[in-house]
Amino acid sequence: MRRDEGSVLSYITDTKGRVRHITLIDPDKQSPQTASDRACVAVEAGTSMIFVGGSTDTPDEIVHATCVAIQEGLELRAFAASQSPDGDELRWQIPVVLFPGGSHALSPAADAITFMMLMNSTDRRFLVGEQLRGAPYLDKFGVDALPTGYLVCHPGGKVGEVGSADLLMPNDVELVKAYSLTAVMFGFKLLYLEAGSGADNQVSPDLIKSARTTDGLTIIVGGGIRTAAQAKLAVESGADWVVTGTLTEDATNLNDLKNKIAEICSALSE
Ligand code: 1GP
Repeated sequence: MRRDEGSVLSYITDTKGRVRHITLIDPDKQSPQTASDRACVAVEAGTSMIFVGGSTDTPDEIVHATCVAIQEGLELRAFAASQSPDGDELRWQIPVVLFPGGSHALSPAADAITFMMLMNSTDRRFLVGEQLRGAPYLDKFGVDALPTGYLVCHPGGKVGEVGSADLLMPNDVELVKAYSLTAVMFGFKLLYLEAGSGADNQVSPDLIKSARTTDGLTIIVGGGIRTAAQAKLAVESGADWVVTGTLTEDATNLNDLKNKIAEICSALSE
């Protein structure tokens, strides 16, 4: 957590010209302890934020246990760093943010939530319905809601199907421009361009460039990014944050994970 340094929203939007990396951890895909170990290794390799979520049907208890384990892991590392002359305590004080598939996947142990409108969904549930159900819990938990426009782009994967997305095609540059203007007019601060978890193709650079021309949005790009070259392409097109998820699940062990994330993170700062 980094509350003492200001809100999670300002941590995300105050980019200082850097592009940063998010590790997405799907609580459905490993035990809470493994999730915590993976998150800590990711931070060591250069990740600046942890997202928890992804699957559409993970129960609250699993999401919560995963958030608690990750927070404890990061706190222990922050404490260890504070005790060492060369330790960088701040590096470990990063937000753990819910990236929910719906109103069921919430936890008071998170620092914030991407409170999203799936803007190109044709289903009211993903435009406002799930949000309506989740809002009273978030209010009670005191978890910061990050106003986020979420756009699912081709190929879209499972989130495209489940979210009934009218997928943005690689040449829909005018449409993505209109969506990004709409996002600003709604007061959204973040715009997440998503190709779908495990996608064969990342979000089209043209779509990212088009969204980038709208002022006032911090742009998050994810889906199908596994290599440094793909991350670089997203950066050159205008992403402020690059998300990887499947890469973490596919890593053969923690050392492999560390190397893969370090490669992506170094491509972001080139
Ligand atoms: C999915 O954008 C994220 O919501 C990450 O996608 O799993 O393909 O990295 P990957």
